[in-house]
Amino acid sequence: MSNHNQADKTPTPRYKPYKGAAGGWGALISVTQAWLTSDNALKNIRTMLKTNQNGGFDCPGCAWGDSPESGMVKFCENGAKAVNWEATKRRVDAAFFAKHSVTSLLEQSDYWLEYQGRLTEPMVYDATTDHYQPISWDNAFKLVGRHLTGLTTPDQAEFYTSGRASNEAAYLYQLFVRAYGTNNFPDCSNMCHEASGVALSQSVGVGKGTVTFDDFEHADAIFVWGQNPGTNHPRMLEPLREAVQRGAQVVCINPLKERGLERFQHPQHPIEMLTNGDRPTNTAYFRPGLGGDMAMMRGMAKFLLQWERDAQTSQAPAVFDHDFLNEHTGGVLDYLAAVDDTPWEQIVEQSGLPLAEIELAARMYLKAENVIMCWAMGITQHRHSVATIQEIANLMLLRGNIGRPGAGLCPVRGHSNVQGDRTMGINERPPAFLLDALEKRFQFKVPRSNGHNVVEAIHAMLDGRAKVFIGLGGNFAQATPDSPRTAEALRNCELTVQISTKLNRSHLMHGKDALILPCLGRTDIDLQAEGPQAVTVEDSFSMVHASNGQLQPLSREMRSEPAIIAGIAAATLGTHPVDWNWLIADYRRIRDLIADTLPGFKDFNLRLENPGGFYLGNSAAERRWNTASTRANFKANTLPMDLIHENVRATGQVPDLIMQSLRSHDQYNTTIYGLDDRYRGVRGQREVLFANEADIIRLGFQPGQKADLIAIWDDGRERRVNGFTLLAFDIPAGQAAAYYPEVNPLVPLESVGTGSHTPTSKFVAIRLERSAVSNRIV
Ligand SMILES: Nc1nc2c(c(=O)[nH]1)N[C@H]1C(S)=C(S)[C@@H](COP(=O)(O)OP(=O)(O)OC[C@H]3O[C@@H](n4cnc5c(=O)[nH]c(N)nc54)[C@H](O)[C@@H]3O)O[C@H]1N2
Ligand SMILES: Nc1nc2c(c(=O)[nH]1)N[C@H]1C(S)=C(S)[C@@H](COP(=O)(O)OP(=O)(O)OC[C@H]3O[C@@H](n4cnc5c(=O)[nH]c(N)nc54)[C@H](O)[C@@H]3O)O[C@H]1N2
Ligand SMILES: [Mo]
Repeated sequence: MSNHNQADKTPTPRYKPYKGAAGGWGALISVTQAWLTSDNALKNIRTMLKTNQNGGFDCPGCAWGDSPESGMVKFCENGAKAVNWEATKRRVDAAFFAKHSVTSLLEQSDYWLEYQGRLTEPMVYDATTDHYQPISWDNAFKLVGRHLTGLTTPDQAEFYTSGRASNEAAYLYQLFVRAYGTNNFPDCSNMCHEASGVALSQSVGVGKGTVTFDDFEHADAIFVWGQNPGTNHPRMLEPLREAVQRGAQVVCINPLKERGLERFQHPQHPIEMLTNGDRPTNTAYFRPGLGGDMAMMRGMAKFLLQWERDAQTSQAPAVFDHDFLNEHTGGVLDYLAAVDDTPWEQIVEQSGLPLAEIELAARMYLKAENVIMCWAMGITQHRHSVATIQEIANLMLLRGNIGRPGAGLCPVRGHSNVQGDRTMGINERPPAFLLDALEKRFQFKVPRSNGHNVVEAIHAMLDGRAKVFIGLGGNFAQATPDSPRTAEALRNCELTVQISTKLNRSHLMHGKDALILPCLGRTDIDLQAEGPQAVTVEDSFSMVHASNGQLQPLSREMRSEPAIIAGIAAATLGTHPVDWNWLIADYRRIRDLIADTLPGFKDFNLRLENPGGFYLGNSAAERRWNTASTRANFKANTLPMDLIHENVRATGQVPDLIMQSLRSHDQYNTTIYGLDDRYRGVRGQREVLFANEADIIRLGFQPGQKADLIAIWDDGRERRVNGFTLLAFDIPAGQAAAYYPEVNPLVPLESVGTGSHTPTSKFVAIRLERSAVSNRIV
């Protein structure tokens, strides 16, 4: 079995609802299967035991923080798969590329491409043969340097980052790019939690969550909005389950009944495993319409306001925290006027919830002394995401639920170091304090104008304003919306460079010149001139800690991300403004620069010695408000009149369904580990559309039939994917769900969040047509 290439097998598609709890035996069976198919089973089990331990490496899975208790084995099914995927023995080397042309690789699935193994040597594209061939590191760096120095302006280059890059890599990258002369930093957060950063900066003066791990133990209610932790943040199920056990409310708001949010069995808890027992992870479950959360929150605020007024007349205890409102906030009267002005009919219609349910949610919020609100992509990938997140902040401010133990805001981040990358300055709209600090420390003129985010970068490459694309990790071609246009954008470039661990579609949709630069991952030992190096990361709770790779790299030709960035920087800028090669000999030198220029990192190297790392701090958590008003701001946003975009309405078509795109249980973003989605009962297939049985029949289909999906958008372009199997699913009427990235061709590049520019991947108006052919973009 171990030598067999699983990716060559065609599994039989199956669909049968899952009965078990999340976690538990199912998770262990799944992990064991992944281990056995990795060709590296024993080593990986040892590797797992080093995950998230002091002296071990940070799990490349997600950004959920760890309990500060030591000695616990802290890994989950998700992390096990991520580690296993990285720690494979299989190689994608010169022989592999000699065998496969780029055109032939384009025929393969994303699953097959990544399954081939780790990239082990630098490769350059040869147009005459249509093959990648080996190139020396020196020549690769020179090629990049030549392209970059040859551009008319530095703004013609785009520097993408995916959120796995370490703090050291990210800091060096932004320093190089700014010294080169641009702020073009499209990054994965532009498609992820951007709306959280934008909204919270305006509301409470800091774009990060205000809670830490401990707060979960003291919360009386935890609201989980638009998130599927059973699959995407499994370690979060434990605090949720514990909260339920000690009598706290866990309130889930999700149109889908996600299994992890219903019941959870702890895979490391012997008694539960032996008895096959499981514990609930929620006490209430609300299922709003897609994009209906803000309406629900506004309804909750309207109830609170009504009860506050009742309390005033009857001289009962106040509902609002008046001391907090007076001392710390601004704009509450305007906000309450907006609440008064929002009609109940609009709230009920848009939320998709009966009034009684909104009232129940408001009561649960009111009854809890300390409330935490968590959210993820179900909230951030909408047109009105910034307003929705500000409504979360509004609700929390009304009762002083920010800046005290057991209460606060918790945007649950995705990639393991996406938050750290932002802290390090990966930001196309950099704050002035960062630029000032860089200018002062390094004595060069820092570019001051805003750079491109992901969507702007695609437009710039499409119309020729950008000519060079460099990707520090990630899979730009697949993660972005409007896939055929992104492919065209990348192919329009003079040079594309992908710094990657694994082969993916972004290597195949390349510019005229193209490089694949193989890098070390979190699990690999990173040996530099002065010895093995640790890197650092920051989790969702602003804890910074070290990560030490444990495994011997597969090849000497793989380099660390900092070393690759240093190589490119030296070939482009020489030793301006720093001696790049001296810096990477010992990463403590990079950390000293971070300590010199970024707030919160004083004595960085010293504080890293503290087991578990250190807390970066959060001004809002201390009730210091870094806003222009120096107060926490209520934001009186208007509830959108109609969630259907005017560009959809302009077509005159009524959408058959509104579709969200989401993750299966067997994927990490564009990395597809397998074709199953255990908790949703799907096996051996990904090209499926979850829809309500009544809708399937209303639209003239039968469950199990195939349909083509066509996006509705008034710009003369056809956006379609073909041959999706219709699965009758427990989903509210009028809604549908399908897997990302397969449906990215349906997300219009122009359909973005107001103020966040994030593609609206959770709200796509579609219609269905009969037919069935392959839909891979080549
Ligand atoms: N195993 C695994 N772990 C991961 C990832 C992965 O791909 N695989 N990705 C990582 C990354 S980068 C991220 S950002 C996170 C993503 O973590 P999640 O945000 O949990 O990811 P999604 O699968 O996009 O799930 C979105 C959830 O929101 C719900 N939803 C959709 N629209 C709405 C809405 O309008 N309102 C409400 N209330 N709910 C809605 C969906 O039903 C679904 O349950 O996970 C991280 N961790
Ligand atoms: N329709 C739709 N689109 C979405 C989303 C959605 O929910 N729906 N979610 C969005 C979100 S939340 C995100 S975060 C983005 C994700 O976008 P990206 O971050 O660009 O995508 P990933 O799939 O995480 O990138 C996987 C690739 O990263 C490389 N890689 C893995 N580990 C490392 C490493 O340690 N170093 C380096 N250099 N490379 C590495 C491997 O080559 C792998 O193929 O996608 C977004 N796109
Ligand atoms: Mo993400």
